Parts: sequence; C-alpha cells; structure tokens
Amino acid sequence: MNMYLNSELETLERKDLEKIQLERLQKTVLRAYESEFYRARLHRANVHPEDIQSIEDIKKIPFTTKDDLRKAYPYGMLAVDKKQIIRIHASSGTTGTPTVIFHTRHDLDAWTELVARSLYMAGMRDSDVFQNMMTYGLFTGGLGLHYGAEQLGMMVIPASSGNTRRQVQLMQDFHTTAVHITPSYALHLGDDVENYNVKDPRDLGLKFAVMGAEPYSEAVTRKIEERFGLAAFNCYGLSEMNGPAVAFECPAKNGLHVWEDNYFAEIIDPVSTEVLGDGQKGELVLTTLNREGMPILRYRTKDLTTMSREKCSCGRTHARIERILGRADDMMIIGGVNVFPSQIEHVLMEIPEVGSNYQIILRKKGYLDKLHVNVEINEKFFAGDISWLHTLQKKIEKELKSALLVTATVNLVEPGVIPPSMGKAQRVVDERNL
Ligand code: DLL
Repeated sequence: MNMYLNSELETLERKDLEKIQLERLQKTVLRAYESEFYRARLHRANVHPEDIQSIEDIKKIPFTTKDDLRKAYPYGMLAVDKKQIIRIHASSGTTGTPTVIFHTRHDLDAWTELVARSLYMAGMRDSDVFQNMMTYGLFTGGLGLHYGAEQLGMMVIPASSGNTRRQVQLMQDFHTTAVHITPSYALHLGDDVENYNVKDPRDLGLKFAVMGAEPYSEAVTRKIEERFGLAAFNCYGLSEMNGPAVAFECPAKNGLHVWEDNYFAEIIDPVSTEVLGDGQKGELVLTTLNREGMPILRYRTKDLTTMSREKCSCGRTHARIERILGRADDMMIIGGVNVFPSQIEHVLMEIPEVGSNYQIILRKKGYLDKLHVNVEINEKFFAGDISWLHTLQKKIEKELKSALLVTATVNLVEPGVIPPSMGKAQRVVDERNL
C-alpha cells in the first residue's frame, strides 16, 4: 500500500528540500514587501529580497509577533489586492482585537493539500467517513480539516462541536470511522456515550482520531486509544500559519512532521532569541513559504518544543517537532479556545462596578475545562442595597462569553478579598492536570 500522498515531496533529500525552501523564502520576502506592515518593517531593518541568498540569511529578518498582527489589524499585512482574497480566518488577540488571516485561492488549495497529506499519512482513505467535531467558523479547526478530508475523497460529516447526543447518532447512522476532536472532548465522550445507550466506546467502531488545538500528554493519547480502540494522531497548527496540519504525527509516532515545503521552522531561545540546534528545547518560530495573501516572516508561536531534522523511520525527510511542551507566554487554552488573561482584564475594566482585582481559576469538571473568575466589586458601589449584584454577575458572564467565546462562572467578592499585591502571573490559578 502506498504510504505517501505526495511521495516525491514527502521524501525529498534535505538538500533538495532546502533548495525549494530558499526559492520560496525569496519569493515570500518579495511578496511581503507588498504589505504595508512588512514594507515598513523590512525597510527599517534594511532587509531586501536580494539579501536572502541562502537559507541561513533568514536570520537577517526580524521576528513577527501576535502583537504586530494586532497592530496591523485589519488590512496592514494584506499583501495582494483584496479582490484576490476568498476567505478569512481569525484567532483571539491578546486584548479585544483579534488577529486576522487572509487567504487567496492558492493559499486555501495549498493548505487543503497539507491537510490531505496529513490525513493520508495517518492512514485515512476515501472509504473512511470523517466526522469533523471541531467548531466551524472563524476558528480554523472546522473548515481547515474539512476541505482536506474532502480532497481525500472521504465522506465528510461537518458535525461541528458539542451536542453529544447528535454526535453519537451521526456516528452510528453513518458508521463514522475517523473523528477530528479535541483531546478533552474525546475523554469526556468516552464516559458520556454511556448516557446514549452505547455500552462501550469501542462499539462505535472508530478507527482514527485527529487530535489537536490544545496541549495534551502521551498518557491522554493512550487512554483515548484504549477506550475507543482507535489510533490517535497529534495535529498541530495555529491560525497565523493557516491552522491545523502545520505539523502532524506519522505512524512511527516519534514526533510531528512539519511540512517544510510550506513552512520554515526554527527553534529559538525565547529570552535571548538565539537560534537553537536540533534537540534543544525552545520556542517554535515559523515562516510561511507558500502563502500569497498574507505572508508571515519568522512568527514567534510562543509554543515550546524541540526539533529534529533526522530522517524518520517512516521515510519522510520533513523535520519533526516533539509534542508541544508548554507556552512561553500566559495564553491559556480552555476547551480548545485560546484565551489571554489580558482579554479578561480588558472586559472587566470596562465595567465601572468592577474593582481593580480579579483572579482566574481553571478547573476540570470531569474531563472538561471550566473557567472561573473571582471579581472584586468596586468599593464605591459596595454600600447599602446590594440586590443588583446578581444582575452584575450575569452581565459580566455575558460580556466574557461574548469576548472570549468561552463560558465563565463569575464569583463576585467583596473589595479587599483578593490580595492586591498579587503579581500578574498569579492572577491565573491553573488547577487542571493535563
Ligand atoms: O488551534 C489550530 C488547530 C485546530 C490545530 C485544530 C489543531 C487542530 P489557534 O486557535 O490559532 O489554532 O491556536 C493555536 O493552539 O499556538 C498552540 O498553543 C495550540 N495548539 C494547537 N494544536 C496543538 C497541539 C488552532 N496539537 C495554538 N498540541 C497553538 C498542543 C496545540 N497545542
């Protein structure tokens, strides 16, 4: 059986792979110059397309951060005529402003091919039935996987997230063999199916699970594989780099292959920003090599991992990263949704009845993430009749839900209860155990 969807590209010798990377990097820098943001940024750094003569020259290019994307919102990083853009996706920003990504038809085709390549690598074929249990919308987990799965010729069920009863019904009626699911929801589902007359999760007949969008451990993978009797594959990605399938686990299960014909990957020391060697743990930095609408150069993902360029036993030559080991910033992932503490602060500080202190607590209820926020009431309002407190609590919960897309349980506390000396980092208490 053929193991590769694109055997030529997937097994290229490193020197040939690097040749493609260099050509594409040069093109990417040229394209980046078409955007308002990079024209200014590269000009200031005195980097011109002709300065990129070897792959090593990428080091001359300054890094790009999420904050840069926020500042360039909405169109500052657009590198083509808006007419050529056929879709946008977005991800949470560090405050109220999201980060937006523009895609041309070429960009979506290239991404679709990477998803198809990844799913094929895991063993999925056109006879499989693929139930996509990730949210459809601006989030990339829905549409991103959808088109790649269709490209392989699978029957795709765009189930989106939530509603366990319907998910189970779809699996049973259409004999789903592959799911795209967050690991926390998969764990929950393993217990919950009992309530829908499924005695054993294995009875569902699932063969594959694609799991990503949030960090999880090897032990969680094993537990899910055991419970459902399937093979689970780790899928990594971020909206800024299209979304899922930037890197994907192969059957050798010894890391995730970064599709290096589409992304240039580096590992840096998050403090000194020095580029680190294979095997050294640091922050993953990615450059798009095949994107027209919005090229991004040396994007600091803030995800911590290690990288190896050694050829894999599966025969693929594309570098492998280890599963994500943590974050170099304070971003939280709650049920697959990214939330920055600063976004919560932003919402709270807009409400006059809220005092200056708050505390974020992350817990597990069963296998699901729960967000609790203790909010101090503003002293000025804390006198006499306090019957409006319930209304305030509901108002804050509503505002948080609308800003974060995550349900928060708000607990109002008297002024002075939360210690004011608390440093920024301690505003978050994460009681979850991955
Ligand atoms: O989560 C894209 C995605 C969708 C990946 C579906 C996989 C499956 P964002 O919402 O922009 O995009 O969040 C990106 O999520 O920087 C990581 O911190 C985290 N993340 C994504 N995949 C994994 C994974 C999507 N497999 C951020 N393991 C990234 C650990 C992951 N963390």
